[in-house]
Formats: sequence, structure tokens, C-alpha cells
Amino acid sequence: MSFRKDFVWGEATSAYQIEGGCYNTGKGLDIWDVFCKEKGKVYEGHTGDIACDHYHRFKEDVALMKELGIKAYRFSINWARVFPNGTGEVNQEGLKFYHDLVDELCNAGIEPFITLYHWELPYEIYKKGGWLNREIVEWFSDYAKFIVEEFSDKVTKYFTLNEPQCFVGLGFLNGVHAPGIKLPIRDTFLMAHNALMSHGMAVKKMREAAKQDIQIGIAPTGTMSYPDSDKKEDIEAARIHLMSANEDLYNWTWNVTWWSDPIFFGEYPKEAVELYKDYLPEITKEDMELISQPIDFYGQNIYNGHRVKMGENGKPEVVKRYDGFPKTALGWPVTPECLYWGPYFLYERYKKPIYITENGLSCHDTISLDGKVHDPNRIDFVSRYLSQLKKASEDGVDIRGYFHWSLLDNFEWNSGYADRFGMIYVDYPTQKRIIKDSGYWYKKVIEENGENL
Ligand code: IFM
Repeated sequence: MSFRKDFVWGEATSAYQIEGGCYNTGKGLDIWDVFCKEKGKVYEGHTGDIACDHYHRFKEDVALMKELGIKAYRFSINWARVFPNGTGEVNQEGLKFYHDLVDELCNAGIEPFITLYHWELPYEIYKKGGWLNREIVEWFSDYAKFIVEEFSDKVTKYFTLNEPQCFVGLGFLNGVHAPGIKLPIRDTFLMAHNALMSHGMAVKKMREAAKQDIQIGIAPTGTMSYPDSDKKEDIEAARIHLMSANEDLYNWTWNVTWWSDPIFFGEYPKEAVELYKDYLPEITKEDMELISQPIDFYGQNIYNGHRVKMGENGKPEVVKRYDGFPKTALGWPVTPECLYWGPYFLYERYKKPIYITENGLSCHDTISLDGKVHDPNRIDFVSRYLSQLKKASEDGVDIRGYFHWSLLDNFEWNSGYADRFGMIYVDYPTQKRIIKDSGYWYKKVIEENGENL
């Protein structure tokens, strides 16, 4: 089998990155609204105030998705748009926006996949301590329950948190993302623990609230590891490398097992617990039971990986990339093998169906003289990566779907609008959308269920 017959071909976005509609819509402030207004935090002072104006143009965007032939759309709900204060009163206009979007998608035959948290922490929750305050477990799970009560008659697939590695690491450890602060390491471990408990409590309440069977996952990220050769020892080296804590303390969040072992095994990885023991909060048996609520699938955002071989000392060794190694416009390495070995190792360890919840690249896209947007690099990149994913599927990894990042060019966080990840070009001054060559190429891939890769 190459790709499953019901393989889910999708596109992904997130709320703050595309919606705009930040003011006069009843939405409460989130930490990105506040962060972007501070001088020097985001490239050229860009903000998400308007972004792709998807808030007002979602119908046009769904029509474009239909034209691309995508089967599913993964988007996030901005917590502060629905609950301006994070808890309590609901912003009916914001809620209606998401209902209208979901209805539009369903009418177009596109399955909505909802992500509950893609980094838009309501500012009012932040002021109460945000992820540092254990009460967030209730605040977040009540929000999650509410969304499921509202949408589960129409939407059956949900992700709780997107890339906790990023929102804790970039937001609170090195401070390049909102809210832009550098906390003591100890606090970030507490946040991570609270985030995992919020996930677990959300899963519990969502299942209780669902109007029909729903499926829930989480969407972590991480740099994958792939073997230098087919030799058994290199494969083992890559496996060990992926599942260990390799980063220095100030980058500790970039780690697979710290986030995923608790969910699937009900415990933090022993080796890492030993490594981080001086920084850990009190962790109880009850906490771990909560975190390890059964979930239905594993979402993984994958962009690149390290090439790893077994060193002479019997320990994994990262192979240095050669000079001039291929890279994307953002400078990220192009390593298609990670879309074979990443899912392979994750499936082997966690034994859950996998969705690739994000994958893609930024390119220096422009409108050519012929009025079109030619992006051969994106076609080449996605083609190479998808071929590896197909091989993984052929080798028995249970891969259910692929969500390309991203549908539209959008607000790339602290890089503002400087980086373009979309299969649809957005001309920000006019908000005109142009399907790039890669979009038409992806349409064919979808039509042929990847047989043409
Ligand atoms: O744009 C981001 C997204 O919000 C989270 N994952 C990585 C993407 C590209 O940087």
C-alpha cells in the first residue's frame, strides 16, 4: 500500500497568523497582540492586526481550498476571540465566525480539524500567571469543553496544543516569541507540566462533552533524527538520538520524549528526569494519570532532521552538514529523510496512527511578469518529503494524513511577513490571493493519492 485510500490531504494555518480582525470584533487581547506592539520584537514592527484578513475573507479562502482539492483543513481557534477574558463571557461574534467557517468548509466537502491552542494565550490569563498558574488546567480545559459542546456535531477531529516545545521555549525561555520573557529554567518546567496537565484535563472534558465520537490528538514538533546509512548501528544511533534529551539546558524544550512519553506512557523519560532533576516541580501520580488520558492519534510537525551515525564510542554522533547544504529561505536545512524516519521511530515507540500536522518551507516567492507565482523550490521540497512519507507508509507506518504548512502566506511570528510558507500567495497591500504553481501541483498529487510522486 502506498498511501491509504482514505489518506487525508490537507493544509494547515493558525488563527493569529491569518485571521486579522483583532479589533472591533469583540475579541480580547492575546499575548501576540501585546507583544507585536512592543518596539523591536517583530521584524519591521509587523503585527497580526490584519494579517491575511481571513476573518473577513474566509469564504474566498474556502473556495480556494476547494479549487486545490484539499480534503481537510487544520486551523486553530483563537481562545481570546471566543473568551475575551480567557474564561467567563463568550464573544458571540467570534464564536459565530468559527461556526460560519466550519459550515463553509463542510459545505465545500472539506473536513475541519480544529487545533485548540496555537499560541494565542488570552492576555487576561497571562496576567494571572498563564501557564505558570496551575489553575490554567481548569481554564484551558473549560475552554476546550466549550468548543467541543459547540462544534462536535460537525467536527470530530481535534488537536489540543500545537508545538508546546515552541510556546514554552521561544516564548518563555529565550523570549523571541510572545510574551517575550526569559524565565528561570525551573519555571519553564512547571509551565510544561501545567501545559501537559491542561492537555490531559481537556481530553477528559472533551470526551464527556462530545455529541458524537470524537478523535483527539496533540501536535508537538521537534527536529527528527535519521540514520547516516542503512547499517543497523546507524539506525539504532538515530533512534536513540531522537528519543534522548540532547539540547543544552537553555534549549531543553526541543525534545520529543519529555512531551510525548508522559502522554503515552504516563511517565517522564527517566534519563531526562535525572538530567533535569534540580529544576522539576512536584510531580504526583495523579498528575501523570491526568496527562496520560488515552488519545486517538499522534500529530507531529516535521520540518527537518539531524543525520546521525553510531560513533566509535558507541554513542550517537550528529554528522556535520557539508558546506552549501540545501536550505530554505529561512535557512532551515532540507532533509527529506526526516519524513521517513521521524514517523517510523514515532510509530515504533508510541504505536498510534500518525498525522503529519505541519510540513513545508519558506521561499522567496514573488509575482512574475506573467502574473503567476512560480515556486519550483516548494514543489521540489514537498515532492521529496512526500516521497519519503509514502515509503514510510509502504513500510507499515500507520500514516493517516499530511497537512502542508501553510495554505496561505502568513504572519511568521517574529519574522513578520518576511517569510512566505503558503501554497497560495498573499499580496498583502491588496489582499489578493494567487495560487502558486505548487498549489496546482499539490492538487494533482491529491487527485492521484500520491501515486505520481
Ligand atoms: O509558522 C509556524 C507555525 O506557526 C508553527 N510551526 C512552524 C511554522 C513555520 O515556522
